[in-house]
Amino acid sequence: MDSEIDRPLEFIRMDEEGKFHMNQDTLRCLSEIKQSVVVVSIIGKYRSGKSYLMNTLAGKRTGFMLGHAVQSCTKGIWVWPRPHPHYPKRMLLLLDTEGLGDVEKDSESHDIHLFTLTLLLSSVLIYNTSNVLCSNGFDQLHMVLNLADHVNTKIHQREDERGMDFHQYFPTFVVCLRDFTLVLEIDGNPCTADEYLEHCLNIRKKGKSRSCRDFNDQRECMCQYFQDRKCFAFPMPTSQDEELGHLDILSDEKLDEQFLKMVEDFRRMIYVNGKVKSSGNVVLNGDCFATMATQYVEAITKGAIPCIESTTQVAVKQANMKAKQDSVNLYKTSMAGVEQQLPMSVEDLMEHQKKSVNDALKLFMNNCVLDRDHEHEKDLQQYFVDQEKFWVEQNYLRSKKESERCLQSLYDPIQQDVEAGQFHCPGGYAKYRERIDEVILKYNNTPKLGPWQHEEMKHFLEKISSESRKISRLDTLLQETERKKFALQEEERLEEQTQNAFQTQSDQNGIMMEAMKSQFETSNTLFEMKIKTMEQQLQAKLERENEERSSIFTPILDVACAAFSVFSPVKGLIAGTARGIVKSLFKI
Ligand SMILES: Nc1nc2c(ncn2[C@@H]2O[C@H](COP(=O)(O)OP(=O)(O)OP(=O)(O)O)[C@@H](O)[C@H]2O)c(=O)[nH]1
Ligand SMILES: [Mg+2]
Repeated sequence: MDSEIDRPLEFIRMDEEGKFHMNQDTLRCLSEIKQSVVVVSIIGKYRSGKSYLMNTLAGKRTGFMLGHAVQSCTKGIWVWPRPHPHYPKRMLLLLDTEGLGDVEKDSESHDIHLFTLTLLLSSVLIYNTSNVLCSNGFDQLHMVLNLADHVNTKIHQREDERGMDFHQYFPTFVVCLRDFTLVLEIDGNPCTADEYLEHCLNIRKKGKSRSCRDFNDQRECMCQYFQDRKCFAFPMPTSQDEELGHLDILSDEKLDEQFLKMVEDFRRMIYVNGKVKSSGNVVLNGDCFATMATQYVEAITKGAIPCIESTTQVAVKQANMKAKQDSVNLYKTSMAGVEQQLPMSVEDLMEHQKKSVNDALKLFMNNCVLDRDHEHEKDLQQYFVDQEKFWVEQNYLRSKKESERCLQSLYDPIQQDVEAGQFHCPGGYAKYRERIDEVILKYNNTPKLGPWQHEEMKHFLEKISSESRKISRLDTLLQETERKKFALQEEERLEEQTQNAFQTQSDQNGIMMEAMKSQFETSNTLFEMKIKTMEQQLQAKLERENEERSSIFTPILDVACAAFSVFSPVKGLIAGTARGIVKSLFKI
């Protein structure tokens, strides 16, 4: 509990029939107290200054209501949780109770139930009584005689063991003598209040009467049940009678110095020596205390005998169940934060898991009560192991989902292009591969995809493998066709080029031939002309020479021709030829 509670809370109400009713709001408030509790309660005769004394323990002048009239003021049991002035890890629970011996009630059963309940709830029980203790000072506690019939310590209680071990469970017993005006001495010797108490408890009446036996038995029971005992003798708070009825508004200056000193001693003893409430070997926190109170009240209301052992077991079980639940809740809250960050790497997840488990276990260790054999801790550990599996699985599922989503969104445009036949072209496979490689790169560089990231890539590559093969095959085919087509075209082109070249060559040859022909013809013409000219010139020359020669040789020639014709072996040789021969012989 974080905030200080500034007033007492009604804890247990008693109705007209003497039944107890617990205030649920107060129970909830007490359940939130995780510290161990020191429960200090007060019982005693009504109108005896109980509430006033409890306020002094709270360090307040007001708080528990004080009655200024003769009627009893405090009804039922009230509780005031206060921070412990000496031990910050403890909480002080101050319990103020309705006065015993109220004549307006069926006091017998009312008192025994109120006393039993207060006793079972306390770690320090203050018995408030007026001055003289030795004679009738313990009258309000006559019910201790019957206590063994009203409380069981064990679940399987043997009759002859009843009450024998009460001292192991019962609180420190503090007797507060109010308005103590006597001198503390025994047989004329000064004594302390504690010695005075012991002296009074050891008084035994001789006689065999019922009242004598009861007197003796009560003191014996008290000595046996309450082995840790203290006594404080408070003087009158003020000598002014009229101020006694309004002590709550009286400043310290107006109070008796001895009274104030006694109050101070009393407070110190309660703070320093007041034990934490335990039951068996279970130290109670506010939560356990509330559970045990509820159990005791239920038992008393049902008319059953409250049992310390079973009540403790229930309280321990409930406390540990709650501690476990709180631990689980803390773990869940912690992992809920992790859930939003999924998927994540397995290492990161394990880191979160480890921290959440450690925090949760730490909380459990703080809140658990006597977890024998670590039974509840083992349960909790098993829960965390199961949860670890659950989170690992969740992480994989989320990782798978995210990886699929990421990869699909990267691949979608490619798929559309595949469907649109964008890669059904020569070189399409290279383009396709380039795009797929981009997807792979982007995907591998995408952070926070979790442990499934690479696995999903394998699946993806398997998924597109047939598509990839198809595109590749088609590409090869198209390329082959293209290559052949190209080769064919190339061949055709070459052929054409060759033909063109031939044509050009032949054209050129023709032109050349023509040119040569024309050149030849020109030359021939020129030559012929020249020849002609030359011939003409020669002819002319020859003619001139012939004329000259004829003039000289004609006679000779004629003779020679005649001779040649005569002597020629071949008859018939024409005279002209003979003449030619002759001319050539003579070069004419
Ligand atoms: N004479 C005397 N009166 C006291 C003392 N302490 C308180 N009173 C007065 O006694 C009256 C009753 O005080 P409470 O503290 O209400 O007494 P109580 O025992 O709680 O009373 P119930 O709740 O009715 O049983 C008040 O008027 C107080 O001022 C004391 O030590 N001596
Ligand atoms: Mg009171």
